[in-house]
Amino acid sequence: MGLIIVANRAPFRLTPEGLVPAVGGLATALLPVLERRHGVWVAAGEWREKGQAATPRESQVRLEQVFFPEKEWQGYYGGFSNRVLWPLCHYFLERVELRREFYQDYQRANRRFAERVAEVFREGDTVFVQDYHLLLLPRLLRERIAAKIGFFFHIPWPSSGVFRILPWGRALVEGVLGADLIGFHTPEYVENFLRTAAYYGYQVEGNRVRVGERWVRVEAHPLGIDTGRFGELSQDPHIGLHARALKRLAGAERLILGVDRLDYTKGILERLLAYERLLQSYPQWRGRVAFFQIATPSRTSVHAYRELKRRVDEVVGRIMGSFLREDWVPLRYFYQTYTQEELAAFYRAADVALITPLRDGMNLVAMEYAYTTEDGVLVLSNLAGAAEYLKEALLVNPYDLDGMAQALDRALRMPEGERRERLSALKARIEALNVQGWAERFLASLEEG
Ligand code: GDG
Repeated sequence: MGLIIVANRAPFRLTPEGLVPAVGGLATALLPVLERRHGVWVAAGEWREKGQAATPRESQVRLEQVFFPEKEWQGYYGGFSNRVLWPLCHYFLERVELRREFYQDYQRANRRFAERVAEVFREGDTVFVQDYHLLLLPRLLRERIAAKIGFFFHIPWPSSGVFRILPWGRALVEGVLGADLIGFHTPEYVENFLRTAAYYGYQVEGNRVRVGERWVRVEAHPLGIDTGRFGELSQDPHIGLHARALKRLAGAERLILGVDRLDYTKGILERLLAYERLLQSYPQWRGRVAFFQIATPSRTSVHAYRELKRRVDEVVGRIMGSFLREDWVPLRYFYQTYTQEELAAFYRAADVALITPLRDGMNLVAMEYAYTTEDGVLVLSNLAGAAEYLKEALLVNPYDLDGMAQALDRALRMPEGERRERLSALKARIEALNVQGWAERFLASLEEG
């Protein structure tokens, strides 16, 4: 049976040789399944040239692009997706910009996706829709085609009290309930969604929502990482050499690492302040610890992201101004994108990973670090979906600077026995969440249900 995946972004990147599969995240999770089923990926258009340039190489997958007029794209993507839904679902309510024209563009864009999927659809195909950009799509598809429809939401579904802030909340819930199966990372988001549906008057029984004659199932399907790949990276001798070079560059007994897209939900500012607090409150670490923060450029066309970059630059400068010595660089801030191999070298060099988003649907970096490091310590925000599964991490409240400084001190001093014990438990949990099984499990539930 055929499979159509619909997501805002395509799982490819453009190289001089043409489009090649991207590494990480959704591409790793979904491309193998799609290849086995000779499927189609429908995404917003990034590559205008028709023909060769937009045909993926080294892949059996067909790419269908949906193009938008510039204004509609801005309203749908930069507007409703990233200035309404993204901040709302991560509880940044003061950042939500409730503008009617954003919603109108979001409706138009979702309709455009629906038209394209309907063209591509063949009888018997399953359609699997991804994420917050496409909440209206399941219902629009149901009106057009007789397909099994799955939907996965990669970010937190907020409490119903927060969701209700959206003047279009009812229509969005109606839209997503066009699916047969709706998936989230954690039981908490499932619970929040069911309460939201109940608020809008739907009958809810167990984990099912009644829509007319249909029952829509809502399930937790936690996404993990490619453990095979990260297992290899953790053993690769070249990466080992690079890791040692990074450790030398750090020039300190202990290295702390942060890795994120530069996004206000990731808690980068608070994390820098917590590190500053560590150096103030535990002066014994001055000269003995270094902090590397990698921030990957993201959504640079959205004002809030440029503003965040300015503030991070400022705080980095201030910490350097207060603590830098001739023989010690307390902090290095890398605003750039790395290859996965380079990233793995950072993971292997770091004694502690400080992953402290203020909210996060799951957070795969936490899993990548714990799976790749040999004997490091994971300090993880209790507001990331991953905290639900990675119980052996040191869990912290990412808003509590003193608490984070204290946890850092503990992580830096943690005896080897405890480190290894926690890490082997974490690795076993991550193994069980392996991404390879994720799509199969979701699709099996969708197609059998
Ligand atoms: C969303 C949700 C949910 C980062 N910098 C580089 C790089 N990365 C890779 C990491 C990791 C991925 O990007 C980031 O994934 P996260 O899960 O941490 O966060 P989001 O991007 O916000 O993802 C999140 C996820 O969707 C999946 O459902 O977990 O909660 O917000 O894989 O390694 N990769 C490379 N170079 C970089 O510089 N190669």
